[in-house]
Amino acid sequence: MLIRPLEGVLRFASEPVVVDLDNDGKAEIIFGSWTQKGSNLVGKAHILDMYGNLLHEIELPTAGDWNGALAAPTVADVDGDGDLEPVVNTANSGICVYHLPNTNNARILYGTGRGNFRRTGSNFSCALDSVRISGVGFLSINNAYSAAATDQTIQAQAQNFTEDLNLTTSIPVTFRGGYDCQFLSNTGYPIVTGKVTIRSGTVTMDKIIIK
Ligand SMILES: [Ca+2]
Ligand SMILES: [Ca+2]
Repeated sequence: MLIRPLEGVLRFASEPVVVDLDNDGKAEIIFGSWTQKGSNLVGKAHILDMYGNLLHEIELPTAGDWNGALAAPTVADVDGDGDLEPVVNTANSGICVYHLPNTNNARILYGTGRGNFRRTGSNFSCALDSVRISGVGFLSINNAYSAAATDQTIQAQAQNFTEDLNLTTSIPVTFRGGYDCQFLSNTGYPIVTGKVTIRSGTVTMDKIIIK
């Protein structure tokens, strides 16, 4: 709960996400808030430094007499420009996406509610999903392959994947495996347990073990 005596109402905080936005080794904390019913105030999106000092906050859109963000935000590069956006689910004005300038070198430490898109609350050091394309996470290699555009690179962490790979579209893509949790280097190997079907397209494979 956020207590701000001057506001005169109760303000509640969502779960946080944790990102080192400027990659200076000190994590920033991002969360949403909502105010008590009947307050006629809107919630906000907040960014604090690691000591709890306010760095930035913005009011959510006004929608009726009340609005708020009850769920944890998700931080990702949703428009592919290299900078991150916090994606905030609001009570009365849908999904709000905010731009965070100069965050192309940010380190996402805990990028969404319960730490990962599977909501397992585990894998603290691997906050991102284990497969991604241009910073966008996917739940499986197949999901990423289905979403890949021509000549895009699918990156996979050095983890175990149990799935049949159906690489059957006509577009050329590159697969690069073995990444660490932050996708900074690929010195390991993903292990895929399943069948691989390749048809018509070209898939350039770099580092993958098929069982
Ligand atoms: Ca920082
Ligand atoms: Ca972006």
